[in-house]
Amino acid sequence: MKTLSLVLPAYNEAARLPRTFELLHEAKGAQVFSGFDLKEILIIDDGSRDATAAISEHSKSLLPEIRVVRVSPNQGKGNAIHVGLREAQSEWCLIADADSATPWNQFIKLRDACLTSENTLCEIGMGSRDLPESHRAVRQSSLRENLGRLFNLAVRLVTGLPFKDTQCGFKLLHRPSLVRFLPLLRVRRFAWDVELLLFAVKAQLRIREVPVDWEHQEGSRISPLKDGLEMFLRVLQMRFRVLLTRIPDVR
Ligand SMILES: Nc1nc2c(ncn2[C@@H]2O[C@H](COP(=O)(O)OP(=O)(O)O)[C@@H](O)[C@H]2O)c(=O)[nH]1
Ligand SMILES: [Mg+2]
Repeated sequence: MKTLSLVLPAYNEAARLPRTFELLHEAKGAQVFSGFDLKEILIIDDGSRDATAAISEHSKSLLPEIRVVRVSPNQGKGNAIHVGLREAQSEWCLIADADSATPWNQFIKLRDACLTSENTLCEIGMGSRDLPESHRAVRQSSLRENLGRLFNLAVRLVTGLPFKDTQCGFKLLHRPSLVRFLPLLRVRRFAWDVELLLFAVKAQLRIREVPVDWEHQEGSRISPLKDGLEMFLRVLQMRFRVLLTRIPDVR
């Protein structure tokens, strides 16, 4: 059976994690991860100042797969994902947000996009909130939503990546296919997805953008204007860096 690690970056998420753990427990009961051996739920606590780690440890009674990895001081969501991908023990990693904005049953869509029972169809399945069949059950403010679309338009123009939504926090990744370029990833904050996708394209991995359901959750850690501008500058920088970087052949 294929193995699966969940990677949940969590920064000051003590208030939002308990609901997420309940929903994950339900999803396991509903066989959402069937066909996979769910080996671990990695909580990457990146210098939180609240009870994120304690609540996660405590929730092992509900979800014995939980393992808390602490990073200090805070270095950003991208760094937390890189740590999670290095720590993970499984062949497949599902990256998801600590607020369950994408319902767990959407995993089935990523699974079906990435693999049949025998074959790997693609190495990266990326959830998308901006395809015709995507469904936003609870919407963000229109400012957030439009800045998100503007960012994605800028990504398409600057990088040539064809995707409608690079920033959805729900992605299924085939870990062995990433190890060649994992040490080359540098973007520690919010544009980490774009960098990973640029390297994945350069490494000729197969990527599918998959429409998912999404429910905006209050308490976002992202400031659309300030972080959006930083993200855009990062995209410009990384475009050239990735072009100039050679990915080593040896695995
Ligand atoms: N480990 C870690 N996680 C972070 C950091 N910033 C954001 N996250 C996590 O990234 C996920 C998405 O953040 P959220 O604030 O919900 O963003 P939004 O819904 O996309 O606006 C959540 O699980 C956050 O806890 C960080 O600096 N470190
Ligand atoms: Mg969120």
